[in-house]
Amino acid sequence: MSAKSAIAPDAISTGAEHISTRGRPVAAKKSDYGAKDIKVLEGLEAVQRRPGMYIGSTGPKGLHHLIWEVVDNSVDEAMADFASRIEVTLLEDGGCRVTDNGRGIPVAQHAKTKESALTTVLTTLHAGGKFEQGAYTVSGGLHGVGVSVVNALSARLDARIVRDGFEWTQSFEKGKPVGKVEKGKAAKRTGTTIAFWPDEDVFTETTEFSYATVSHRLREMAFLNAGLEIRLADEREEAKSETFMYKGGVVDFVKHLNTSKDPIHSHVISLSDVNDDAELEVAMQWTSAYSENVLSFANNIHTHEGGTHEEGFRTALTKALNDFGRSKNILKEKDVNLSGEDAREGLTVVISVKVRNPQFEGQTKTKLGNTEIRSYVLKSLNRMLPEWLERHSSEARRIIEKSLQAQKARDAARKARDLTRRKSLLESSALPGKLADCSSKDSSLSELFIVEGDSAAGPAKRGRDSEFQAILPIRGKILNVEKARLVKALQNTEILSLITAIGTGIGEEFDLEKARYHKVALLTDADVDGAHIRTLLLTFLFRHMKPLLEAGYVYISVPPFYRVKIGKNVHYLADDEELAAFRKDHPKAKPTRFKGLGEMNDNELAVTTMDPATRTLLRVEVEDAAYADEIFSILMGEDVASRKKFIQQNAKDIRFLDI
Ligand code: 0RA
Repeated sequence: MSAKSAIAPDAISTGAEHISTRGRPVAAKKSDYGAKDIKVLEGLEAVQRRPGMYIGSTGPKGLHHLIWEVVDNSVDEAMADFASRIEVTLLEDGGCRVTDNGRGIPVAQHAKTKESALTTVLTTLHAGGKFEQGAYTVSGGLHGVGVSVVNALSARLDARIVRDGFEWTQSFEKGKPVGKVEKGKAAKRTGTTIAFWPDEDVFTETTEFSYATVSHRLREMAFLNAGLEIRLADEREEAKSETFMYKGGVVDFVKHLNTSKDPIHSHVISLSDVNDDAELEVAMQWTSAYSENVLSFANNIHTHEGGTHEEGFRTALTKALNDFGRSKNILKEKDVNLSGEDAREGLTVVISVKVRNPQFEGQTKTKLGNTEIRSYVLKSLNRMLPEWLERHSSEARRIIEKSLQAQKARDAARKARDLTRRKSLLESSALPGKLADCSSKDSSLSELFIVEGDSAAGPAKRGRDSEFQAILPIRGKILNVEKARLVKALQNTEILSLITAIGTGIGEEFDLEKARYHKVALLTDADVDGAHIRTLLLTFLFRHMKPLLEAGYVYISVPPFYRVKIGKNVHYLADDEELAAFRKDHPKAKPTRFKGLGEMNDNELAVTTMDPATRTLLRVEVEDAAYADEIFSILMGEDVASRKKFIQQNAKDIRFLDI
């Protein structure tokens, strides 16, 4: 197994510190590509030279970007009301096929270029079918770079168009046409099919699509485009398929996100507005949870870093709740105003805007920058939110009461924190007694191992390189923060020592600059309890130190499952898969299974989990906070039924998780 399996199949994923290459060689066929085509291809060569510029990376993220790019074009066609159905198939031979029932990419010859529009669209940069003014106004960020980019980075691409009464096909290799557009048999209806096989010379890390990743994104797309039907089929090893279609759109999205939560009012609030330049949809519902889950999108792109649409929403929401609370005297004269955080405690909200000229900013280009959208969202919601609250006054009352409780708890937490601060508990000068710190003061080189159980802490302390490796033993199960407010968490000594050792503080006060280690590794037993403790630790980090995760400072240490002695040599094997592979070469191998970290001696523990040259350390990546929130609330929350269901559905991936 990989550490990935024990947490979440997708949202929180882990990337190996050492990346292995497993590209199979491709047999490149000669194409009859002539000099006359060279001019057109200059653009695509730029893509091939620097793929990262166009798709972000050539790792798994960039690989999946190819699918998003093709699907985006079909979704654009659907948003313009010409298509209603999209089918994505992960092909047995590693390719991906996307079909829609839109108008079909035009195939007629262009007057100037004398070439089929289809060829132009697929071989010219930034001609992603968006030459029709008005129809395709929505695209941005890395999205919308065009199908030609997918073509450039695919070993092969087959286009099949149905329009003008016929079927039309054209194939490409590494972006170059293999032949002209072929007119096929007569066909009714219209549509576009693009099948492509990612170039293994480009995607050297992997060319394998992840079903979970694709499924998650397509479901999201279906939620964001009410009524659009998206089907996903996997024809690879374990064939499976799903169809996503949500009549309720973002309202269904919120219901879905709240499946394993406990809503405090029955109606999902649904607000929408449209003007000439923009469109706004908001769906929201408060639950008894202590965390907020704010999800925002601009032109179907998840704006992880927020932006002006989120800002407008937050301002309007805080004002609406305070105004309503005051006017109904739920907020008494002596009460201070609700803060934004108080207002959003337990809130799940999806904010989706569609904007004519989106400006994406921020480190990952997922922050909406359009200033006019802030005032548009603010103005719309300043009108619609008070209206909703007035019309649903008993639900509104419950929401404000929940916010008031949040306010009280936050006050109490602040006092508790001040108290502990006075005792210097949370200050880096007073490190926890259990911490065996490293001697280096350079935090960028320092590593903290959070080790489960005292029996492993001893060997870890002796086996480490004390120059840059620190050990913090954690005893037993730490508090499940999913079921407790912060004030309670701060009474938990294990959590306190964690916070102090890491040094950044938590919540609003979190400061990444103060991190005392740039690697924080969770080292737990390779069994059910270990997986549970790891999930508890990750839940805490996710809820209260999310920027630490986002900065990529959090790692999972993967101790081996098996030890095999062959003569003088000792081999450590990570899991059953590795053991099976090992047995092929050594059929007589007699492995011993480690039951816990405590069974390893100092040297073994050092070699397998601590020594940078030999250990397996997986970085925890929060790819999608929305999905991670879902997973954490399912795994750590109250709803036993959905937890069971989740675990059954993902049994293979989370087999080491405590139920
Ligand atoms: C340009 C013009 C027209 C449609 C498209 C592009 C188009 C592109 C894609 C990409 C995937 N699916 C697509 N479906 C349509 C409109 C041509 C007309 O007026 O009929």
